[in-house]
Amino acid sequence: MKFPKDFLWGGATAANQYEGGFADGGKGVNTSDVMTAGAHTVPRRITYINPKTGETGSTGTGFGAPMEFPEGVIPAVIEGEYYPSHTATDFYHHFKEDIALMGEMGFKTFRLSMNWARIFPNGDDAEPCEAGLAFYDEVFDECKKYGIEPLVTLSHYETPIGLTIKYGGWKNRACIPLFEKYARTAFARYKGKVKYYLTFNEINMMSFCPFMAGGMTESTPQTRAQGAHNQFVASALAVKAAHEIDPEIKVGQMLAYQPTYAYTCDPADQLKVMEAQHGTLFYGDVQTGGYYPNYILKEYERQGIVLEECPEDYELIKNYSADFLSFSCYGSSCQTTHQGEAGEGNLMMGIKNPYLETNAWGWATDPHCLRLALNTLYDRYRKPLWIVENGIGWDDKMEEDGSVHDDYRIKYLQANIASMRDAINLDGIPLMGYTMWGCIDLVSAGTGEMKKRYGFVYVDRDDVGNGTLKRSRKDSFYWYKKVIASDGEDLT
Ligand code: BGP
Repeated sequence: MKFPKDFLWGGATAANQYEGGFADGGKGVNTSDVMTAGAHTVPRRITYINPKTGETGSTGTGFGAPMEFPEGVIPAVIEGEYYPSHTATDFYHHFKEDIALMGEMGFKTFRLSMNWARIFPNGDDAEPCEAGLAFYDEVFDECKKYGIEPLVTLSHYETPIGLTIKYGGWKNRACIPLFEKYARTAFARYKGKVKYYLTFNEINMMSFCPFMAGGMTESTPQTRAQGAHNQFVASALAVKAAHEIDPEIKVGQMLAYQPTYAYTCDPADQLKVMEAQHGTLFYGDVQTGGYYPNYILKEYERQGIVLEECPEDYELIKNYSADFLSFSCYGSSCQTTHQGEAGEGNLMMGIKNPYLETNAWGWATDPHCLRLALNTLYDRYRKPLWIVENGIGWDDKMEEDGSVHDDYRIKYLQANIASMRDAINLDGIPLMGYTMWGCIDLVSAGTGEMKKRYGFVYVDRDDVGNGTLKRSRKDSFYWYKKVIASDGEDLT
């Protein structure tokens, strides 16, 4: 029971949570840069200013707390607020050290996102910013030294804020050609250096947090549907561009996926599961399947949603569907119509599943989630798959001697890696790779905290921005190195 020799083992990060370098190299402001830190029970906020009156304020992110932007305000960085993305864990100034650590673990791949506003600071600039392009050149060259294949997300909660202010974000079709231009710039510049790209991180987050996912300050069924549609068309144009520029490039979809269970065997609970799955799989059906499924067209009809579309949109979606499907999966979700009988739960994961343990943030860990997810997605799309996020957030404690004993993380990963190993060996799933989320500690997207750590490497930084940013290997670092060296056979 091994993994294939060419299996892409590695780790994943995102610029908005890891890169920092907020004001370096001519970078513009992106949506994450105006989001404050929250906590498990305290939602993050988006700060804004009224340019006429100078009045400032803040609102929810739409994820946990609703977004309410008063008339005339624009999202902005405000004096006196703390924004975790601005320094994050400072990959910008530590990339050589970090990539060396990845090399030491034996990584075959490293998922990172390009900060769109580093390349096009306002989103719609005539020319790309050379300093931004040069930064990623250096990063990819460093990866090459260690034989690490980059996997690049073009947009991971990093829409340039200029696109929000000028166009209202992704609800506006104006974003489509701007994204295409950005994608083309990356494909041409990094030809021969980067083979794998993803377009939009967790594209289905458009349904929950359209500011993070689409730079939108409105959240109605109509704007969310339009935002998703525009991203589907933009993704198709990116696939088309990549294949024209270099047929070697593969462009994948990135979906947030979790198996969903019914809490009871009441058929009404099964229907609820089906509806929850449709809410996610719709995004896969369009971007990877190449078509709008009937259930969503009917849903749009019922809700009175009418898409602003061009006749060629559907041809593009059909002819340039994603080359592969990547997804994040941290656990499973449990749904019921018997709300009163079931315990509390978590926004994303539904109600509490009594068979599963949860971490301090209420995320249920599920030893079988990956095998179930891989089978469902392969049966439906018949395209290669890639797990690009999986892992467990924990408030790790460093011992006096600098060690971090994260046995809970090793236990979680043992079960999850065994589950995907089964999917490969028992079910014949073509799985391209696995990138553990947050391989080097970084800021949490959901809460903005540092203490929700995922890494094999500890970074000295706290929730309010103190710390030396020093990197230290956790116990899981040595464990993962052994796993990779044994092609996933030795999980002990
Ligand atoms: C996914 C995001 C990541 C990452 C991860 C963990 O939704 O793509 O950006 O952050 O979840 O979530 P969190 O950071 O909220 O713990």
